[in-house]
Formats: sequence, structure tokens, C-alpha cells
Amino acid sequence: MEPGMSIEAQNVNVDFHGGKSRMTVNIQVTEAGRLAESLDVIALYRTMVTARVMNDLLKTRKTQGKFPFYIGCAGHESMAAVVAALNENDWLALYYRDLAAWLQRTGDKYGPLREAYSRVTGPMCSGRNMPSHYSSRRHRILPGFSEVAGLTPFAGGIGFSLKWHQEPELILSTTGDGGAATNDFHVLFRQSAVHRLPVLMIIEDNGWAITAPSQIQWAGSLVEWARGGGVYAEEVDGTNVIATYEATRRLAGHIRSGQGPAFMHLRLGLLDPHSSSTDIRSYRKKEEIELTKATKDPVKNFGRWLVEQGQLQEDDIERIRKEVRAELEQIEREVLQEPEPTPDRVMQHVLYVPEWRENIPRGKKRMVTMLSAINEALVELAQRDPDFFVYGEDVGSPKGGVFGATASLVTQFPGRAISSPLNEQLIIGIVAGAGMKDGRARCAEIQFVDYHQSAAQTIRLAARISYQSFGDWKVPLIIRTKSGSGGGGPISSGGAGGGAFGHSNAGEQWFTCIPGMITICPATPFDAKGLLLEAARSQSPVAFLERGRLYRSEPPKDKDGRLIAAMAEYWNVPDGYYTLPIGKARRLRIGEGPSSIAIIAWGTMVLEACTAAANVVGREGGAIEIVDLRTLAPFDEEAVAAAVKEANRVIVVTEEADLTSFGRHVHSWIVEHCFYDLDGTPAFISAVKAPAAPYNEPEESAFYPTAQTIEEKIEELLAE
Ligand SMILES: Cc1ncc(C[n+]2csc(CCOP(=O)(O)OP(=O)(O)O)c2C)c(N)n1
Repeated sequence: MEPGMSIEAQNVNVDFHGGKSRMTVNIQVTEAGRLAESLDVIALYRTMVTARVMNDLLKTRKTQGKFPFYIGCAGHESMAAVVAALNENDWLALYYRDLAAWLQRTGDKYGPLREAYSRVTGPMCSGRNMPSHYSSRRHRILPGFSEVAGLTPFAGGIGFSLKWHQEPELILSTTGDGGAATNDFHVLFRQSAVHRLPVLMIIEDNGWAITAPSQIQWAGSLVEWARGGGVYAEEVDGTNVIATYEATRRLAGHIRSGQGPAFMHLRLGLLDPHSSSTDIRSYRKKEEIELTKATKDPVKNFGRWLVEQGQLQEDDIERIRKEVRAELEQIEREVLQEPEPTPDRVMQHVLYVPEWRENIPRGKKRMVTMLSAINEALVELAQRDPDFFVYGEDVGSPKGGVFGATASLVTQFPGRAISSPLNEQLIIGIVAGAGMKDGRARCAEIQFVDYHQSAAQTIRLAARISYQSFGDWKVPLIIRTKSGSGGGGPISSGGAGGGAFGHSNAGEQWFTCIPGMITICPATPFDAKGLLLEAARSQSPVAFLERGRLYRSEPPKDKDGRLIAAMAEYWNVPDGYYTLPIGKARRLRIGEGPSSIAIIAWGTMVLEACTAAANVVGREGGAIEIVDLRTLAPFDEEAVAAAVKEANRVIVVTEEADLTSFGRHVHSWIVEHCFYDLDGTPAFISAVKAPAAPYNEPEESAFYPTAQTIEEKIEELLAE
């Protein structure tokens, strides 16, 4: 031990599996500043040796063909010291080189072997993911992704929630030097810096990102860059375990004193190839590899230091290694007896649609716009959950976002509509992470659905988490976004609204193809309020598509200007709380008697279809049924099948461009499942196959389907 150092620590015995694999780990240190005598440096060393020996064992087993893949930790074992310097309740967002951090936090030596051998007993994902993707809700370890740094925006959300609740913990988020170049990492940096979050960011710089040296990942100094961005930062020698421990204590102390986030550039060496799929000699020189092994091995360095300090004898080094190897081989034998996943699990933990509890809206009904209904729903949510918030661009301004959807929240619940930096991925990360931690949905507002694209990866990962972690983690999250034609004008005013490029994409094609995601697109104010309130009960992420054109729209009318009664009643919205079921369509009948055509639509196209149907029925009598899907994923297959069975003719209408789209999916589903109920080819109406609706009126009108297009198609089918 260095002169003048003392260790103040609380040793916690973590005991797994009836004491067979007892490992004493130091997981709680109570005093910052100086190392105290009681830091169990031997236990820390043993943890690091365990990581290395397990790494070598698994590497060999992969080479022997026992499982398909392994990515190791050799050179990164000082991460055990980082975790030892934190508190046991601090949160961890680790990456695939952090086996030592896993062992230090959990003491669980079975876990990594179980995952390597894909056993159902695996604590990270029950054998579902590749090995080395650390995850445990119980131990506050967020689910690691293969997407380099993909977890970092979620870590910012955890930090946001910690700060919101004024909790004393922090979150550690790690990634490699390649990870430092990702958008995701920059998002975490900005989240933490702007909101002064309790986040410790560590770049574990081993000099390589597969074959790319770290010099190509950034220019200048990482530490200076971080300081310039308003974050306390240090460069640390990660091959020196005590220096790593002390630096972590310093940085954690800085965060806990309320001074905001901290950043560590941790210099390490990579002792193995990138992964079991990489040949180290094909891109690294022999001398460089040898030098790295001789000088940058934290396990060797720490062992040598312990011998110098008289804490270990020379012989102990090999003795400990052998003991650990024998223990791990015994664990391996036990793990191999454990059950493997069975094919019947393959659809488990994909999606959690909330079970709807029947409730009768009791509030007084008033005729309101969809925008008012959304305002009301957000206020209801804020009233019922003191920690509910909406986060997005401009949402905290008195205007309540560019469309005014949060205006009531801003006045009635100050602080619950929070304006974000202009970064959609950052928005999703904050809201998804906070929802994961709190177990309840918080709401992101994406100003226009077109701009969700920088967040696409984070959204896809949010929807994957429950599947990947075999249900251990869930991501309740609402993403409200303005979508589709128009800039908010009433449908009856003609013209689609001039949304043009960047402001008018329908959007459902981007969300309905994500497994694990719910997509909702209401057509009426009544549905918008009831479905938004129900979306907040979901444990899966929800994309809530608000059609700009419907924000202030009146109910649809026929060509003579008469309101269509079957629809108009849904502009009457009850006061207070009520919910509507997710996954249930609304079947609307225009006219009398059995329906001759079923029209499947959602959002704005429901109104267009109603107008078209009313015009035809007004002229020719009979009835036409409109199935308003309301929820697009999962859509109400039963309602669609029943409507087709009755009418024997069907039209699917979407305002998506005619490319791979949700509309095409529904159409194909009908062909496959309702073929024998059809009297003719199922019709399909969509926007044209162009990038987006042009700004000028003539071209814009030619882009979208309208009531007239639908009316013509109805006549065509009726004439067949
Ligand atoms: C977003 C993304 N791009 C590319 C890859 C493929 N890939 C896997 S690991 C890796 C290099 C990561 O390097 P670094 O962050 O320095 O971590 P290291 O493996 O060196 O510890 C790459 C490019 C990926 N998994 N994710």
C-alpha cells in the first residue's frame, strides 16, 4: 500500500449457491479521499483474477467449439476497482469488456458461464443473448447491447430519474474508445452536461476498436473536450488498480457533492484479440502485443504491487490462479447440467399490451378538438402520477410545444413539461431510461415524426429490451408525435396543409415493423384521450401518432355539408379519467342494413373514408362499414376478419407512400387470412410512391388519397 493511504470500506459477503462459490467482494465504500485499511485488496485481486481466469477458460471453450462466440475482458480487469469504489446501490451501464465489474458487483461466477453456454438459468437474459452482455435488474445493471454505446442514452435517463427523485445514487456508464465516437455517447454527454446529471462516464480506451486505433476516433484530447463541455474530467492509468480506485472515488465524490457529471478517460491495454472472431496478428504487430502484455496487464501489475507491499507472497499468485481455475471448472460442470432454452419460448416477452379494465367514462361530455383532448389526457396523467413528465423540444414553453399539446400541463403542473435540447435521440434516451427506472411510462414528444430518425436505434432497442433480457427489464415509454398530412388545419378546409418534406410523413411504417412496440393512431378526440391514458399503463413502448391534420379538425361531413353522425359523437369528450382498450378497432357503420364494403383505415383516412361512404350511401342506399383500427400494432385481426366476412369486399386505405408500408401489411394479411370470404381482389389505396408530399397545393393534393379517391374505388367495387 502506498504511504499514507488507508482504506475505509464496508465488506459485504455475497454468497451464491449455498456458499459453494463464496467470494468476498468489496461493494460498498463509505468514505472518500483516502484508502482505508479495510479495503480488502486481496478480495479485489481475487475478483480480478477470477475475471481473467474465466476469460481464459471461456476463450478456450469457444476455440473447442463448445459455443459460437466469446468476447473477453483481458486488460480491463481494473473495472473491478471502479465498481469497488462506488456504492452498492449505484447503477451500472456496462459494456462487453466489463466482466470484472459484473463479478465485483454481483459476486456471481455462475452467471457468465450460464450465458456462455446459453442456459435458461442465465441471470442476464436466460441464454437469449450473446455472452458478455451484462444485465441484472436486481443488481441495477442495465441490459448491455451489441450496438456499441447503444445503452448510453438510456443511462442518461436513469441519471435524469435519480436527479428528479433526489436520490443519492449515481450511474456509471462505460464504453470503449470506439464507443466514444458514437452519436449515442455524445447524447449521454449532452444529457448529463445540460441537466447536470449524476453520471460517471468512463471511456475504457484500450487503443483499439476492432482493427482501428483510437487515434481515428477523436481529435485532440478527450479530457479537454469534456472539460470544454462543462464536465469535470480526468485521465487515469487503468493499468494501475489503486490509481483507478482512487480516481473513481474522487469523481464519484464530485458527482455526489451535487456538482454534476464526471468523465474519466481510462487508459488500458487490450491483451487479447477483439473477439473470438478476430485474428489478433492480422492487424497488430507482434512487438506491440508483447509490450502491451508486459506493461499493461492490470492483474499482473496489481499482483506485483501486492507482493511488493507484503500483502501476498510470490507463490500466492499462482496458488490463487489455480484455486480459481479449479473452482470455475467445478462451476462449469454444474452449469452444463442445467437446462437449455426450448423452442416454445421464442415468442415470450415480446410485447406487453395492458389488460384493459372496463371503465365507463363518467365525466360531463363536451365537444372538443383532439388537441384539447390530448392536453386533458396529459393533465390527467400528471394528476395521477406525481413523477409523470413530458420531455421534448419546446414543450415547457408557455405555448406548450409547437402545437400546444402541453399548454395545459405547463400552466397547471409547472415543471412537468420540460424543454429538451434539439436532439431526438437524447429525448428518447431520457424518457426511456427514466421509465425503466421508475417502472412507469413517461412521455417523449417528437415534434414531427419525420425527425424521429436520429432516435431510431434507441427506439428499436427500447422495444427489444424485454425480449433480450427475457422479461427482466421493461421499458414503459410513450412517444407522442405529430404525423401525417398537414400542418394542423381542419380537414374540411380542403388542401392537405402544406406540411411538405420534413413535416408530413405518416410514420406508421417506421414503428409497426418493430417487434415489441405498440403503435396507436387515433382518428377522434374521444379516442385520442382514452387511448393516451391507456398507453400510460403499458409496459412496452408506445408510438402515439397524432395526425396534425386532426388536431383541430371538426367531425367529417358529407358532400352536402351534413355532419356524419356515426363519427361526430366521438368529438364529445368526457371530463376526467377514462381509458380505451389497446388493440381494439372501432367498427363504424354508415347507412342501414348489411354492409357491402369494408374499409380498413386509421387516422385521417377514417374521416376521408366516412365522407366517401356517406356520399355513396346517400346516393345509393345500403351500408358501408369502416373499421377504424385505432391501434395499428398489434391490430385487431378479429374485427378486420369479421368486417370482411360480412361485406365480402374490402378496401385498405393508408396515407403512407406506396412502398413497404403498414397498409401493405394489412392488405397482405387480409389476402392470406380472408381469401375465401372475398368476392373480388381486395383494393388498396395509398399516397403515391414519392419521397413526401410537395409544398405546393396541386402536387400535394395529388400525393394523398382523399374522400374522392375512396369514393371512386367504392363505385368501382360496387360495379364489379
Ligand atoms: C454501432 C455499432 N457499430 C459497429 C459495431 C461492430 N463492432 C463491434 S465492437 C466494435 C469496436 C468497438 O470498439 P471499442 O468501443 O473501442 O471497444 P473495444 O472492443 O475495443 O473494447 C465494432 C466496430 C457494433 N457492434 N455497433
